[in-house]
Amino acid sequence: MHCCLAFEVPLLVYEYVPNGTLFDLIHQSQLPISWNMRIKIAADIAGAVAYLHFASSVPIYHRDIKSTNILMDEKYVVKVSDFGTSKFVAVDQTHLTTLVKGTFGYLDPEYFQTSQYTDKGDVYSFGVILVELLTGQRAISLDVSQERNLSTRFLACMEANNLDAIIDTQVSKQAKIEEVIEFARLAKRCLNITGRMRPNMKEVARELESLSVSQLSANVTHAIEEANMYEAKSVLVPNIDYTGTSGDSVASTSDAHPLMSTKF
Ligand SMILES: *[C@@H]1O[C@H](CO)[C@@H](O)[C@H](O)[C@H]1NC(C)=O
Ligand SMILES: *[C@@H]1O[C@H](CO)[C@@H](O)[C@H](O)[C@H]1NC(C)=O
Ligand SMILES: CC(=O)N[C@H]1CO[C@H](CO)[C@@H](O)[C@@H]1O
Repeated sequence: MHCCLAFEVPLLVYEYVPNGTLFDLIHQSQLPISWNMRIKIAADIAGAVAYLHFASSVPIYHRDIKSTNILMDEKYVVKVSDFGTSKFVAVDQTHLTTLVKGTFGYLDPEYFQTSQYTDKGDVYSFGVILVELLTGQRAISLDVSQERNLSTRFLACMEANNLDAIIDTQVSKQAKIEEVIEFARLAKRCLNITGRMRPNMKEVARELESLSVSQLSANVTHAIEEANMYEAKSVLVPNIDYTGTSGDSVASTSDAHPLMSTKF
């Protein structure tokens, strides 16, 4: 990851090489995404977000994780972008009380109620991305005749033991059922209504990494494709400059983004 730690404030190196977003790849591209690739992409995003939360001396919560903020390059290397709403968090401060920001469909319901943002808000949003990867469906359905929140529909299927009803046919064709279940269970844990009950991003990244590795070793036919993908590393791409101060409290990026994005 290209991220330099200068003093207390991480300086994220600007590198802008997008080749569409994860949203485009899942919802707008004609190319089917293989199950391998979905797991790899999920593991990469989780690694990048875990890095934000844990690797720097000042934790950073992204606060607007969604598939349109995940940039892909031509090798499907993931770049987590748009730190417009993110916050540096002082080391001893794990709760932030602010106006509710984020994007519907990805917004942690607990945060929506309490206005207290913790790292688990990012975990929730990431859980929605996992469900997008699993189902090939949008976070908010365009079809108004059904429950529009993907997370709600997904959890209902999990509850009814009816995952088949919602997973992408491409996934059911390629994936082993145990892998799908493991992936889905992880998504479900990320979407737990109670933030405290969700795994942290480091745990999520570790589980996806091990799913990715076990899948890799089991699947020799995709060895070459995978080898290519593993060459490159994920990087973090802010779309704004950070001039945050290393003060003892939250350094906010004042010139940043709309309070409530309504883009899906
Ligand atoms: C579903 O989405 C709407 C609009 O984004 C939101 O207000 C509502 O709380 C969500 N419902 C659930 C159960 O997540
Ligand atoms: C949330 O997580 C706890 C602990 O794992 C679990 O007991 C509970 O059933 C979960 N809630 C939901 C709605 O999944
Ligand atoms: C998703 C996306 O935009 N993919 C493009 C990435 O770049 C290659 C080569 O320029 C295009 O062919 C893809 O369509």
